[in-house]
Amino acid sequence: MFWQTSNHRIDLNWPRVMGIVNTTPDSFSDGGQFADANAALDHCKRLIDEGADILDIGGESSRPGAAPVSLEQERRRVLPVLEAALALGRPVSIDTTKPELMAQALALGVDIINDINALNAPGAIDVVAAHRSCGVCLMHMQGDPQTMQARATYADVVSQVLEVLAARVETLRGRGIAADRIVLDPGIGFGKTVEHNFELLRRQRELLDLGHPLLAGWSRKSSIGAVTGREAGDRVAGSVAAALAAVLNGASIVRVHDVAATVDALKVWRAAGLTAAASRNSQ
Ligand code: HH2
Repeated sequence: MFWQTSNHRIDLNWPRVMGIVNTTPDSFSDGGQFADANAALDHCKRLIDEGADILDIGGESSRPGAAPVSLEQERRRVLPVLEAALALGRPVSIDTTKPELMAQALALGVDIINDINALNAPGAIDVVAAHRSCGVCLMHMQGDPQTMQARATYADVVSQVLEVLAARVETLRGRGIAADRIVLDPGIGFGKTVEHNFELLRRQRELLDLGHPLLAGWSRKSSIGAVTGREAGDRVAGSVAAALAAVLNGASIVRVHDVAATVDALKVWRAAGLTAAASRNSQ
């Protein structure tokens, strides 16, 4: 299985690590650390040295209750970092919900649009459909970051996430976006309780029925804190365990802050003879 992107065809027969670069002052675990473009670029280089396969660059925090950021501000934060990161030669994704920024990022040569809003903003699908081959990650979210944790209710979280993602895939496919450009994400922590998140992890394999690779983002999230009792900066071990569990249950890409630790864990995984493809086929 491959993920077709603007400049790369990413081989997903081995689990891939997407390293997080937040150019925000207010992200929940690393806010303010990489808000300066030079610091963000140094961080990109470090993540590549540590073994990141993809760099995911974002300029708006989506933590519950985060303040929205204007287009102009988000542009100022991410465009210089995207441009410099692209020169490093690895696939680069932009984490945004804004179609205007998606279009500008693609014009710079960005590989992947990672949208927590699954291209639901007016015009977002048009931007992706107009591009010949960029990749896209469609994430499930109930509500929006301002309100999503207030009323997280599902009759069956897994089948509801599956239904919503299936409908989005159908819409994108109807717009001529090739299947191998699309990756799906259950959206850990986005309008979900701790129990919902772990149910999605336990039953993640059911989402493979959609026929698309899965991306999982557990890194340092509050569900890891709920289980370990640790603050965001001390959740590395818990996050690595969740990333491995996600890969065991069929995820092809893990989105993480702690690239070195995750890459080490996956190397041990590989030494044990396990692969994402093999785990996808096993029950
Ligand atoms: N999680 C966050 C942001 N973007 N994208 C995808 N595809 N999947 C995720 O789970 C996901 C995401 C939130 O985490 P982070 O970027 O660390 O924090 P913040 O939103 O506060 O910047």
